[in-house]
Amino acid sequence: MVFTANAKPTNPNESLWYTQPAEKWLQALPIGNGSLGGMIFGGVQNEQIQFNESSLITGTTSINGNAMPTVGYYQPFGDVFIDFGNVRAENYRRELSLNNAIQSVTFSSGNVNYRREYFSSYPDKVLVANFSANKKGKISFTLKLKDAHNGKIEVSRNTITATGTLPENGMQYESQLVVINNGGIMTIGNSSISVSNANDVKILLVAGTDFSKDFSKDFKGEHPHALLEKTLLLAAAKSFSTLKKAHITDYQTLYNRVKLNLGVTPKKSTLDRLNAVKNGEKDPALEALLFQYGRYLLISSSRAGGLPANLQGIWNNEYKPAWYSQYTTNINVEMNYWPAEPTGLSECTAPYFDWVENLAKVNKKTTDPQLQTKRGWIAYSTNNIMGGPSTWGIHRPGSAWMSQHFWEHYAFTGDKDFLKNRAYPMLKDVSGYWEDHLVESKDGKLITPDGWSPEHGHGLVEGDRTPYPGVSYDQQIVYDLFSNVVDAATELNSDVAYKNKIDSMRTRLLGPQIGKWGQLQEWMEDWDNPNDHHRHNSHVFGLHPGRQISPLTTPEWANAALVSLNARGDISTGWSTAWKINLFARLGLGNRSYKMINMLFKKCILENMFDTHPPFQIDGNFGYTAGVAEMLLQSHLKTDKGYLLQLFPALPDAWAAGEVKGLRTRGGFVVNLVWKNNVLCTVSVKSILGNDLNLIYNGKKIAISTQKGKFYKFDNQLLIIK
Ligand code: FUC
Repeated sequence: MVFTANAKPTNPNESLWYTQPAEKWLQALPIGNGSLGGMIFGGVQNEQIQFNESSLITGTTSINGNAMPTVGYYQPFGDVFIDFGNVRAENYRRELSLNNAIQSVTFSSGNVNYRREYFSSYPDKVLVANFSANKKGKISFTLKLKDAHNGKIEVSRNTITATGTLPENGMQYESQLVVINNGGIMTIGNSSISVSNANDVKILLVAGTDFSKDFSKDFKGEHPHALLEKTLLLAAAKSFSTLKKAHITDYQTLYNRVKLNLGVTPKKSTLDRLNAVKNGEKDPALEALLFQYGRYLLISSSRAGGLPANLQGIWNNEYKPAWYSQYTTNINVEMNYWPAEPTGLSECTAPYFDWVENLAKVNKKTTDPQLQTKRGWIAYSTNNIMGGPSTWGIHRPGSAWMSQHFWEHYAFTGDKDFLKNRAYPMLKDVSGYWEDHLVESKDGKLITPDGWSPEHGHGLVEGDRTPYPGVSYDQQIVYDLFSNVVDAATELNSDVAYKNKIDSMRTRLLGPQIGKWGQLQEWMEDWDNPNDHHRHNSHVFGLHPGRQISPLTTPEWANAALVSLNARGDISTGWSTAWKINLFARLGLGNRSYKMINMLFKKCILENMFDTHPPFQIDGNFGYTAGVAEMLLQSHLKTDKGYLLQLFPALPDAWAAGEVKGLRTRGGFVVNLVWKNNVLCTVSVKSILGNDLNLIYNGKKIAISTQKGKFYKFDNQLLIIK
């Protein structure tokens, strides 16, 4: 296969593109509609589409006193294998356009130009492949649908169906594929469909299970057959271009909200660029691409009606993926949603909220003695789509951490209905648990009695969960929870007595302590070991994603947090490196954040730009995207007149010039920034909610009142430009 300069990507600035097909799964490129995901290999002679549907797991639920529930594993669903025969290709290119969420494979053979396109459509709920050429009668292949669990394969007319039941939990599943040829001849085999000499061919794939999000039905719904058949029929009646148009419109509604330009895109394939960066070359445009890739991956793995992005989003080809590829609550599932609000993907949080609410219901109803609480609810470290439970530890502050995003969703969107009906009830419920669970120390401080610091003990034993009182991680998460309860009640202008109670409990919580080597203590006792390089930075939760610690409001604690982070060291795993981008950004250390970005690219970014822990975990992708946003703009601090928008709190020297459009802040602002020579040129702000606008840049501060829907533009002295 030869790549020549003719094969230019359609949108080089926002594409991942390669001059070779994928040989391995981690070279294939992902598509997804929130639930139905595909990994496209892009082979010329043999194409493979490995696919997943987000509800296919081997686990069970713990409601109804099920004595032997299991988390189970997220499962591969199947593969579509397409044999195109002996085609020779020139000018080969495979490309994933982040701009329209379409993957394409293009090449020429003889004097014919071929084009294959792939996408997974949210509006039409189908995965679409379309094969075409610039001459008539040139599309020929044999296609097989392989079920990953030896389901029954049936071919009838132009449709292949695979049906089965998982032995572990009795989950029923089905996938259906239809081949629609324009011109040429179709032949049906026992387990295959062949097409010869067609002008173009459209292939549609659907997959589903009998899982239901309905808690009251114990998560068991109808057999998926009828719904899949209907979905396929509706989509089959539409032309490829109609399906494509609906897909692009839907996707771009979300994706186009944010643009980031950090520099010129080199005329090299993504793989060449990744290798160059691993060798120390600078490519800020690739950093912008990885930022947008995180947004693409969230849109593709988390949409309303579905399930939240799991540890691998929705993409998995293993029967026993690492950590079950489900939901880990001591950072991973929360990290998945860090980029959602600031980068304009608020709607993508919908399945997360549904899932957390279901988890709360399950854990309240279960007879599992470890999960019993008087008020509120708690969770295990690992949970599946039907709640839990896990073989690993109980994780008390997990419910409080998970509830943080309920507050954040309101803080960014100002959605009062959500606040009243979902966020506040969730926060207050979890708060009840901590009201009951906190104990008073001899000197009158409120402390959490029995926590551990993810995921090691002070003796540096990996996974040690010996309980101790007053663990900083717990203290800071409870502080965050109480703050969110107080802020939510204030916004709702109700529940004053409860608000005051929680507010006063918050002031009595044991706060962060500075230890003997100047560190922020991880434990109530000054036990920290300066040689502790653990990947979890649990004791600086209050710096990020919490808002208890900041150089602007609590400089001593912020300094101590830096001492702790320095001791932890910069070398870490995928998500941990991504977390540190955010942490250093909150400390205002742009060049340190940038160092973490470099380390992430060197160690953790795979050929298809998935982030590896190792192994592949998508949290690192999402944490990275959130971190870049955090470097450019922060809004977690409050003044007496509303949120403080910090412009360039952590701009690294390496991003000398650039432009970002559409970042969202708490308080409901949409912000565009233009900068040159590391200095702000202009900032324009759209006020969505009409709140007061507080800006701080380079030590200068302004506060103005705004009107709903109006734009405000400022120069680098924060003087208004009319
Ligand atoms: C936490 C981390 C591990 C891994 C797992 C999914 O337990 O400590 O490193 O990321 O989640």
